[in-house]
Amino acid sequence: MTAQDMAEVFNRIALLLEMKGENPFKIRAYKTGAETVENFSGDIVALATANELAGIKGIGEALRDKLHEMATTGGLGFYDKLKAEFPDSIFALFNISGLGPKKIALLYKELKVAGVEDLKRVCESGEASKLSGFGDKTVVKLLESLAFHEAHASEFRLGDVASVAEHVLNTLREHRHVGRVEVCGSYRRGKETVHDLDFLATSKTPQEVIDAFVAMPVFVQTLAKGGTKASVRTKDGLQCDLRVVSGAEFPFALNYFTGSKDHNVAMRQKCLQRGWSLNEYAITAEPGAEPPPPIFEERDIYRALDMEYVEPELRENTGELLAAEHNKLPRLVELSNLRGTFHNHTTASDGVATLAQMAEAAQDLGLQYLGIADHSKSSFQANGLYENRLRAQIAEIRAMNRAFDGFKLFAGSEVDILKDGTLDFDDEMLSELDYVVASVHNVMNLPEAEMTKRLIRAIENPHVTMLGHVTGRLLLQRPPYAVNIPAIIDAAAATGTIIELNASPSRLDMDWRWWKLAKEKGVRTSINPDAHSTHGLQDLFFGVRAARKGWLERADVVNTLPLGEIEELLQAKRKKMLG
Ligand code: DGT
Ligand code: CA
Ligand code: CA
Ligand code: ZN
Repeated sequence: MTAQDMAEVFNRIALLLEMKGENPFKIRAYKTGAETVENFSGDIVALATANELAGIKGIGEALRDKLHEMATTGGLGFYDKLKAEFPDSIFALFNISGLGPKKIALLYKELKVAGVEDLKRVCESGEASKLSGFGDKTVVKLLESLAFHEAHASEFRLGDVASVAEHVLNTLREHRHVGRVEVCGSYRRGKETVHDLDFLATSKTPQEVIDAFVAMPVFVQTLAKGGTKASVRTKDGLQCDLRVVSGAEFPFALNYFTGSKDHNVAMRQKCLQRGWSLNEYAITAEPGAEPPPPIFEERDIYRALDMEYVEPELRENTGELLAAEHNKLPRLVELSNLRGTFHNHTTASDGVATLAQMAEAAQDLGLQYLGIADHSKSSFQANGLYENRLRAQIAEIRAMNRAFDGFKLFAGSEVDILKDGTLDFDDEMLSELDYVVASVHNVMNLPEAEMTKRLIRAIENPHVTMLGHVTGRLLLQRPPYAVNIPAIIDAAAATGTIIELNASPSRLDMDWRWWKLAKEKGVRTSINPDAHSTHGLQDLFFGVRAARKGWLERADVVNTLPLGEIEELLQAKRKKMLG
C-alpha cells in the first residue's frame, strides 16, 4: 500500500464512523491521521513497516497499529469489518451535494440505497420524501444534484488526475525506448476538469512502448490497443490515451493533441493563408507556396507564422492568436512568483493543522507570509470563531510574529456574508484584523439579483479586503449559485476590493473565463489555497494554472508582492474609504 492508499483508508473509516454516528473525536482522529499520512515528508510506509511511527504528531497509538498492519499485510481488518456493513458503491453518494453521512446511512438502512442509481429511484418514486429529515424540498434538491452529477459523469477534476498524470509520465520517461513524453489535451491546457488524459511519446519502437503502457498496474482495463496507440482506463474510470510518434512528428502532434480543437482550427487557417497545410504529423507547402521553415520544437510552429509562442493555458481560441501576431500576449504569472497567500484555516476552525504547523509549512514552501482566515461564528458547522476566540488568535499571531525572521503571519478572518449582505462581525472587530476575506457559506439559493446585491453590500464594507470563492461552486458537485459576475467585478473595481482566485481544485473560483474582464476593469486577485491542512497549501499550483488560463500576469496577483509591500496593499482600501 502507498501512503496515499493508507490515507484513503483512514478517510473512508472517518466517513463510515460518521455514518454510524460515532464519537466526533474519534472521527476527527482518522481525518487528522489521513492528512498527516498524506503530508508526511519522509517514507511513512517504511516507518510503518518497521513499526517506527512513535512520536509523530497527528498519529495516535490506535492509528499507529493500523498503519503498521496496512504496511505489512496490505489490508486492515478493522476497515474490512467496518465497510462490510455497507456496499462499496455507497461511497459514490458522498459526491452528491445535499447528502451527508447521516442521510446516506438512513437511506441505506431504510431503503437499501446502495448507490447513485438507487438514490435516483427512491427520489423519483417518492419513497425518499417519507424518510425523517427528508421531505419534498430535500428530494427536489437531490434530484437536481443527481442531474448535475449525471451531466458531469465522465469528467474529472484537475486535482484528482494530477497524480495519475505525473505517475504515467514518469513511468514512460523511464522507459529505455522512449525519447520525449508529454501529457497533452485539456490537462496541458490547465482546464479545471478533464475528460481524459492524452499522452504523447516519441520512440523508434512504438509497439514496445504501447505494450509497457497498457501493462502499467494503474490501468485496470484496455479499451483499444494498436501498433502506435492505445486507450486504457484506471480503476476510477479515468481514460488514458497514448500515441507514439517519431521525433520529427513530435512538435506537430504535441500541438495538435494539446488543442483546443478551436485553437487548432484557427492555427490551420493561419497556415492555409500562407499556402501551408498543418496536421498532427507535419506542415507542408501546397504547390507554388513558399516552403515553411524547419520545425524542431512546438514553438517553431508559432514562429513560422510570425507569432509569439502561445502558452498551452491560452489555447482556447479566445483571442490568443491575434494577440500573438501583435506581440500582445501576457507574460503569465508563475508559481515561483508567489510570495505568500491568504485564506488559510487552522485547527481553530475546521483545519487539521495548528497555526504553528501552517506557519512552518508556508516557510518550507519558501513563502514570506501566510494569511490566516479561519471561519467566523455563523459557520458553526465549521467551528467558526466568536469574537473572543478570534481576539485570542490575533494575539497569538502577534506573539508568534515577534519570533519570526523574514516571515510574517497576517491575522485575518473568513467572515461569513449573511443573508442580507451584512457581515458576521461588526466593524470594530473587523478593524482589528490585518485583512478580511468575505464569503458566502449559507443561503445559496437566492435569486440572482438578490445574491448580487448581497455580495455588493459586503464588497462595499471598507474592511472587506477580498471576496472569497465568488460563486460557491464545487466542481462536478455543486453548480455556482446565481450571481451577476460583471456587476460584482464593477463593484470590486469601484471599491478597490480584491477578488480571490480560490485555488482549491474543487473550486477554482472565480472561474478563469472572467479574469480577462476583471483585469480590464483593474481588479486584482489573490491566489488563495483555502488550505485546511499543510498539504492544502500546495493547491496554489492549481490556482496558478487557473490564473494563467485567465491571462493574468504577476502584477495582477497581489500575493506576488513581497513582505514590506503587501502590508500597504492590505490597508489600501480602508485608507481610501475611511481616510
Ligand atoms: P477533454 O474533453 O477534457 O478530453 O478535452 P481535450 O481538449 O483533451 O479533448 P480530446 O481528448 O478529445 O482531444 C485532445 C486534443 O486533440 C484536442 O484538444 C484537440 C485535438 N482534437 C481532437 N479531435 C479533434 C478534431 O476533430 N479536430 C481538431 N482540430 N482537433 C482535434
Ligand atoms: Ca483529453
Ligand atoms: Ca482523448
Ligand atoms: Zn469558505
